[in-house]
Amino acid sequence: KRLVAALLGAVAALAVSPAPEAKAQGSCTIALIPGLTTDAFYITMRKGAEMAAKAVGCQLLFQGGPEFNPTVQVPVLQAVIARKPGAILIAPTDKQQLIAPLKQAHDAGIPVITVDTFIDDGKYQDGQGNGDFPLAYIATDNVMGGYMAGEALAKAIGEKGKVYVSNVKPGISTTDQREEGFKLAMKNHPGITVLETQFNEDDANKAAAQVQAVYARNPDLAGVFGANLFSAIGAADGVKALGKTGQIRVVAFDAPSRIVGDLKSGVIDMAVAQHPAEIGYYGVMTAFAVINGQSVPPHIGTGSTIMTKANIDDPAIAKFVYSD
Ligand code: T6T
Repeated sequence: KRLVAALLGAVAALAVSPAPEAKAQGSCTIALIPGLTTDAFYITMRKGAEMAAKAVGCQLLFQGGPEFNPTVQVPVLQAVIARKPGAILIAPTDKQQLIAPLKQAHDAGIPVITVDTFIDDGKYQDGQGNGDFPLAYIATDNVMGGYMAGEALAKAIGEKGKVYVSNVKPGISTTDQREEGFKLAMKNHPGITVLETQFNEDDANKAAAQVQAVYARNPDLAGVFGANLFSAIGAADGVKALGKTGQIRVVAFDAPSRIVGDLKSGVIDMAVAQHPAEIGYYGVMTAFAVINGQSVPPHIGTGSTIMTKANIDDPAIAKFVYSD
């Protein structure tokens, strides 16, 4: 009888003492601050992050601004710091302007990890530079992606004619590196002239109007590289509005759902689809490792997938189209 009572007592004790996962949950909040909230790229990143957070029993705090702009992002960051999360994952919207605000998080004891974009030179924990303190940078190889886009455009235009880069604004690590990779590829193609880059402030309408303006000055315009989602869809819309599909070729970074139609209709020749869900997933896993006292690699390179008219119907390729 006494044994039964003791056993029952033990069972009762088990039932009331919190399970270890429950304890982790309370103390484990990981913040994810995207470049902006209404971009299919970051919406998809959030999905991967949510999946990882669920797997490890942490809470994901997704908070961002409506524009890809440091003056909008910094107050969001400050509000997140005030909530004292276990770690901050952030896509900094400027290489320099986010260094000091992120240092505040670091100084408050909150580990900082950057996803998609980096601050400073992107080489963290090497003892060099003001922006050396983030523990890790998780992203696509943007120089390589830009290079591949350049090679694809050169081929599409038959190695000759004028091209330009439609880009967001200077100072963003990702889009700066894509332009760098693109121009590196263009060195292999002496028959191609690279015109001045057009900056669109992440506004697709502006990017579309710029195609028309550049074409008006250069009727031999042969191609455009849209260096991110809004630059690319703007470039495609500009070419369509001019009625020059097939004559002005477009290569793109990013894969919003409309990329499928744009590839099939031939207005875009190829797109470098990033793997944003993978970035979000590994971002949360890295943050979880840090919160639990583990060391982490300072750089994690995630994948990308080349999409063309020829492969977009393959489910293994199409699964990388972003979520809306
Ligand atoms: O291309 C992505 C992202 O990688 C870049 O840093 C900013 O623009 C996007 O979010 C697409 O709009």
